[in-house]
Amino acid sequence: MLNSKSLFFLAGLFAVSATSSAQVITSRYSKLNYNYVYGAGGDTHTGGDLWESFLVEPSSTHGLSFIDSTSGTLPGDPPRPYFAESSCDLSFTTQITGALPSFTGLSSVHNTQCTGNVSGFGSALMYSNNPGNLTELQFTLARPRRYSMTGNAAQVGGGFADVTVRKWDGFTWGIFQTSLFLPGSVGNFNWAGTMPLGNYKLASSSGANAFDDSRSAHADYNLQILPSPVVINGRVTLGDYLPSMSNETITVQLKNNFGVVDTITNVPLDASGNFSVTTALAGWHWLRVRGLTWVAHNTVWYNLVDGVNNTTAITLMNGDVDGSNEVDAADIDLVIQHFGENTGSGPYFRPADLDGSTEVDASDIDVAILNFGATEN
Ligand SMILES: [Ca+2]
Ligand SMILES: [Ca+2]
Repeated sequence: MLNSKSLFFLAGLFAVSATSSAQVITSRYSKLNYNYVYGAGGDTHTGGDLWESFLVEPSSTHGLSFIDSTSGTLPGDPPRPYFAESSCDLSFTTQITGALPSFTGLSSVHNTQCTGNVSGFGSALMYSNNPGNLTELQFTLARPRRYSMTGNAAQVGGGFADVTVRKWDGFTWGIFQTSLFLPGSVGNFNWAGTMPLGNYKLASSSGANAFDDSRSAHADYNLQILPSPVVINGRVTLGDYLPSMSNETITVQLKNNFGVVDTITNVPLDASGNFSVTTALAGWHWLRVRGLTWVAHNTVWYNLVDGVNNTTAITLMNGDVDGSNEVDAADIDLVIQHFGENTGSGPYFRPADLDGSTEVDASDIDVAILNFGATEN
């Protein structure tokens, strides 16, 4: 549930994230809530409080507490004395490490204590579970990331604690990791691995409902985004290109039988066409490599390992002005359409200058004809 303020914030955040970020917090929801009933007979008191925040901020700490009591004697023979006191103490701290559009860590601590203290004919209830103490952070990973996540879920007397990471699978928020699978749903957890790219929802909460007794719950976690340890070195030759290849960048994608699992854009080349990228993904993949006007090339399979992986040099075919991954008549049409444009003055449509000579001229038509019919392999 997003209010207009958070949507406004999101719009700004996405504008920043489009170019720079691998992992972005997209929303935050925090809630503290309790309700109480205490007393006896006609001297019964009810009430509660609710605090919410949608603000995405580096650090957030908040608490709610309540205590009140009543006592007296109910009429009767013999008279029936009573005392009833409801109290609660709710608090949380949530922290985002690193810049909001490219965070490197998330942590949260939640504590909930609820007590109903009674004697005689009094009763005291304190509800703070539905959940009563929650932070939910949603984030997007533009690329897969290695992570470690430690934490603890605990309760005393009958509380509820939960730390759950969910991933959007296109239909539902499937469970990625959860403390609910611990024995008795409590204890320490220590998770690590690779988070695929996608949208995540990380919820942490503690809650308790006390009925003439005392109950508490605690939940905390510390999520760290780790450096990507898989280094892929490669070399491309940009076919039919005159300037230094260090003027160009390429896009490198990792693919497997499930499709594209990682995309690295703006990969720089040196003058010899050497490049190096890092990824969180090990195991069997192939590379799909594309340049501005160079048809995508799919390599052989590589079994990527943590550390340095050297791949075989490849040559990319030039001539794909419109990025369709095929060199055809439409590309020649575009060269003709921009014929004569150059870097000196006026418009200059760089993709039509296939050979990078700084001018769209006959040699660019030659490049498209030479490679006519080239398609993504
Ligand atoms: Ca094309
Ligand atoms: Ca040219």
